[in-house]
Amino acid sequence: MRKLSSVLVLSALACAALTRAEEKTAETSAPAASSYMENRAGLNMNMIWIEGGAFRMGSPESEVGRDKDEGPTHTVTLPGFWMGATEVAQAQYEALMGNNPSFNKGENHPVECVSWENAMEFCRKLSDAAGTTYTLPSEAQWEYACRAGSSSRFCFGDSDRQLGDYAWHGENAGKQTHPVGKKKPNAWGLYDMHGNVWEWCLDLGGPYESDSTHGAKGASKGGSEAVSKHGGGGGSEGGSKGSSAWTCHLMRGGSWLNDPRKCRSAYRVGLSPDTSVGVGFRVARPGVLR
Ligand SMILES: [Ca+2]
Ligand SMILES: [Ca+2]
Repeated sequence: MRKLSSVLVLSALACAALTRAEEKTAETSAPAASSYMENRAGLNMNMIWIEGGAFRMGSPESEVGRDKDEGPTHTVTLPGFWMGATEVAQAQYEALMGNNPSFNKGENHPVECVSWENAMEFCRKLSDAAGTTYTLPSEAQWEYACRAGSSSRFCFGDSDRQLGDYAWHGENAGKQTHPVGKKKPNAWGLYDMHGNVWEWCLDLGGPYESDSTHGAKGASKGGSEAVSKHGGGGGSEGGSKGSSAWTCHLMRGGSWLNDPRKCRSAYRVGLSPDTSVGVGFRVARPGVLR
């Protein structure tokens, strides 16, 4: 009997070992995930893998409603990175920062009235809690992710009328923000890139330079300086700005208060980093597929 039970124990152990080995094989041979939940800080933040690639940044002169600072269009090549599927919600912000500065209150509404410094502090705290680097997306990363392969005014096409399917903006939001992730996502699974709240970008703004001048002048200066100065590491590729970088950071995507024109993929506004009214953010994470 003792012999039988020790055989049983041994075979159970062997079985457990086999299961672990199988699990290990399954882990290493499974395709890499294209999204994950960041819950190490208890935030349940959905992160989407954005495959690297090249795109035309800015808008062509023919684009309806276009501003001069959106050109010239130029090619930017980016390595892959992670991006928050939604804007940071108020409950997520409050869990980490201990306060909620938003004018429009609601735990699943995007946090707003956040300065660039506040957004960076959130990223620092999240990085500490999660043991990996989170930061703001660079302007190039933001536009690349917003476009999701499109070259039209919006991620889905050119029509102001269709914008309401994807965005809370000045004509459909009823003068307030709305819970994140309720409209249609873009082709890469990102929500509210157009509208709801403006979103801070990591780097300083600056005039765009064309492809030809860009290489010759080493024009990544503006972008990479901002990145190294703030330790973000998120966006030095895509340094498409001239050496005369602005002293302000950019916000992108338009908000619940803006007309469709300001919600376009290429629209850009520079603001001093302590500005906060109507501005929120989403996080990005440099790195490789998990
Ligand atoms: Ca937005
Ligand atoms: Ca502009």
